[in-house]
Amino acid sequence: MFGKLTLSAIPFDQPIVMITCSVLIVGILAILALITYMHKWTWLWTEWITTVDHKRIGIMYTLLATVMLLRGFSDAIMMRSQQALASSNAHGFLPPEHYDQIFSAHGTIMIFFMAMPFVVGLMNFVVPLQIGARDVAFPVLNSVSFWLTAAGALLINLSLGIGEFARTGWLAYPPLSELPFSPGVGVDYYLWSLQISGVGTLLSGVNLVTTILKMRAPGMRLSMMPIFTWTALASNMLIVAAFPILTATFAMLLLDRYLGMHFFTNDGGGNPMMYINLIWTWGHPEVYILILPPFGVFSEVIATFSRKPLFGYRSMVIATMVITLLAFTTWLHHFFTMGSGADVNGFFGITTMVIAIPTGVKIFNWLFTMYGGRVRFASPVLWTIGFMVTFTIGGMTGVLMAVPPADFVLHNSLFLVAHFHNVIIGGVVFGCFAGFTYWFPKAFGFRLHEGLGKAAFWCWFFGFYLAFMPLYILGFMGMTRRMNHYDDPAWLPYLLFAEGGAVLILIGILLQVTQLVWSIRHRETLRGGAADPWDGRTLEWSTTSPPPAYNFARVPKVSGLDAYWGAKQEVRPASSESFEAIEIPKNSGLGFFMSFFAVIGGFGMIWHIWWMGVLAIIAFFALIAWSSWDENDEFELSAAEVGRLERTQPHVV
Ligand code: HEM
Ligand SMILES: [Cu+2]
Repeated sequence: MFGKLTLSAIPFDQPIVMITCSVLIVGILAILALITYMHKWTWLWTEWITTVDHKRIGIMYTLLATVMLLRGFSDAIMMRSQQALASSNAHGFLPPEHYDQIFSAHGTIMIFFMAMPFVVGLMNFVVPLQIGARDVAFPVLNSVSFWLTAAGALLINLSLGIGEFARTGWLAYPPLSELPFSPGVGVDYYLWSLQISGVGTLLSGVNLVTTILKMRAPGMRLSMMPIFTWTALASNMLIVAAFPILTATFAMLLLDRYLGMHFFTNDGGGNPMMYINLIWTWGHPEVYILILPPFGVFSEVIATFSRKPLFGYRSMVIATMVITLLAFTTWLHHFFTMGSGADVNGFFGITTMVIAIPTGVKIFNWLFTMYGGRVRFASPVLWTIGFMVTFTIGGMTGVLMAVPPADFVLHNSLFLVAHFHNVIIGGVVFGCFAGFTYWFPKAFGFRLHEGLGKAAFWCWFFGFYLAFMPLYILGFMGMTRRMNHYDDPAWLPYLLFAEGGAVLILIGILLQVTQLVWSIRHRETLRGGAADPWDGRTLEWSTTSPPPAYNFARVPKVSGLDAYWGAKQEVRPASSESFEAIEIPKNSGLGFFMSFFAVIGGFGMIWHIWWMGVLAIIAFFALIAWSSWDENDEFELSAAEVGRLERTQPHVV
């Protein structure tokens, strides 16, 4: 009846897990009680859960990402503490089988449920506003995408309290992830949650590509799109091209595990290296899916705060597109040690290094934009400069490892761990925070507290260097990654420094939480000029903060780059145009219910509760079929109503 699920699946014997779970359950119950007490259920349902408004969906993605950042960071600090405590005769507080789950969960959650939702959330919120559109191309699909991502996140977090998580690392390489070597439910949690959220990501990619290609305001040619929109286009094209590979690869591993097939097994004709090739043909483009939109954020921030048009717009676009193409030519640098021979390794080493060229072009463009500008050092600019310094270092250590003989030494060592955190924290995370601070006033109508934001930046910045520079050295000293215990006492001091860095980052995170709470409580004092607080250049700043459901009462007409900046320079007679009626998509519960069945279905399949899995999957598809008959999905806001709404600006949530 309940498949493999018994009471013993709950780890009563692990105090850390039990305490965490109890705190979480109490927290969730408290939130639910609060919502009930404040009579907010209807509000939650109509304004958020069933919304198809791209801005709200973007905000929910970002919220999901920040919650997952806390989860992923808790894992990180546990690992850092374990390694600081587990030298020579000491064994720390985490047994090996638990430690292995932690690094796997940390990597998986940080990439798929922190970085991805953050980036997708920013794109969702900003892109339609930047191109002067009223929403994305397929608003209901957008809600479905979000809810599938949330379903994956819920499922992966269930593994904390019910059963276990994979011990296979964040990419679940076979043969370790095959049934004989990982008989538990951990790998199944991994596979089902990533399958579900991966489909969501793919759909959102299709949606945003269509939006950018088809829904731009009249007059906005491709060559007039803001750089963030360009990088979003590139990133979403990569999603559309790469995510089906991930889905297919995981599907094959699922077939191996559930039906005894032999795609990736060692025997029976399978080939584990096939998995590793496939997963990295998704995986390398994935790093560009993550980093390109932050490049766009930095471009917007630099131009706005230097009060100059971006230097080299055209070369920026070309560099972005070159990176997009090259993204698919480098995957083999993740396994030079596979033994494909000097020629193949040499080829992939060179393609990898070539990517440094368009990236370098971008760095110089940013520098030249700042050069001669009157730069205001607001917190988004601090994140940007912090990025330029840090990312360049990370890029260089990447080029170093692209030399195959060097990689033979550094492969699987902490040098690699330092490298990818160097680019991912210094690039993606800093970019997300820059974008978050920059567009927060657009989303909510008030700014974030600057002082706290700057303090948080400095903690993250120095914390990063303290936490990860020692790992480069440890890599050279021969310390491999994923170690629960080590015997060489010479490593300990470096790991203590790294622990200190993680604590500094923790302080940064706490400052960010404080900043958010403080700013919400004092929002009235932070409202000044929130429609356009930074003297922006692009269209999102031309509407109110927060924008109305339809974004723009009158669709903007565009005739050049930096559309809003241009418009601000002209003195125009007060507009006497009248308003037009606007079609608005209706709320839809489809995404939420699909997500509900996805969680039940995934859970059933993970635990081999076949009736539950199969029924939920049937319900899932029946729901899609049923809702595709629904033609009545829009309502009209009459011209008079639009006029009334516009006169009662600003809109405040
Ligand atoms: C915020 C501070 C962070 C700290 C202190 C931290 C720390 C760590 C540590 C200690 C490991 C294990 C290293 C080892 O193998 O010995 C690790 C692995 C990893 N981290 Fe982080 N991390 C942080 C942020 C991030 C972020 C933001 C991401 C991605 C967006 C990320 C992605 C990963 C991945 C993919 C792995 C590899 C997991 C595996 O071995 O399968 N980390 N991190
Ligand atoms: Cu790569």
